[in-house]
Amino acid sequence: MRIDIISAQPNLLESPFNHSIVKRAKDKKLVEIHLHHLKDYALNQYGQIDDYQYGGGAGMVLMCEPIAKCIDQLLEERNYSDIIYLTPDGALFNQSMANQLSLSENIILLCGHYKGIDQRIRDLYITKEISIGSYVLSGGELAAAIVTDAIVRLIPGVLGNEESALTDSFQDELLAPPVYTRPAEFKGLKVPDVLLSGHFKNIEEWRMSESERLTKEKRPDLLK
Ligand code: 6GU
Repeated sequence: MRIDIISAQPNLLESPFNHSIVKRAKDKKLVEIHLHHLKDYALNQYGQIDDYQYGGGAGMVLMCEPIAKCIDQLLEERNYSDIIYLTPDGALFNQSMANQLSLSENIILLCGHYKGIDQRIRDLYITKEISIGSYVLSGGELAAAIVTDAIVRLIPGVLGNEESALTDSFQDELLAPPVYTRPAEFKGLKVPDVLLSGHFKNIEEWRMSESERLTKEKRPDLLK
């Protein structure tokens, strides 16, 4: 899979992809992540990529030309199954969207900044709009990092068996059960007996009932 990320602040995106599971996925050549700096596609020698909005009002808007130039160049090189704009007014990102996107060959993530991007880029190029929650971030970069992480860990071969995504929270619309490691007792709190019993069927049943209990308690909205 190849992910191209277009941004006015690509330095915000360097660290998240150079550690842990995403780094390992890149090292194993299971994903390529390419960052594109909008300034490299600027209109003029001053590096202009944004301008005042028509009609007046506070905040700059990312201009059409630099974004279009960058996307057109990528489209000349390969096909993309989606060109995704990260924006607070997009569809709320969830695990099922991550599952779907992890099956893509190539995707483009476009990060908004300031007041956003010229509407015509959305009309002409964007195939999906994603938000990561009901709050406003300064730009789409942190959202792009989150979406990328959620997708990359689902690519077959990225996680080992022992960390399989199949047991994650949300993978079956339920929250994950509690987990414990050594010691068996900490500050008077004991690990539930069933986990020490070695009885796999009972352990599975306990985990399922804990998942259901926690989901009912914390996220009843997941139990349609
Ligand atoms: Cl994708 N972008 C911005 N700027 N703010 C957000 C968001 C995205 N998702 C939630 N808030």
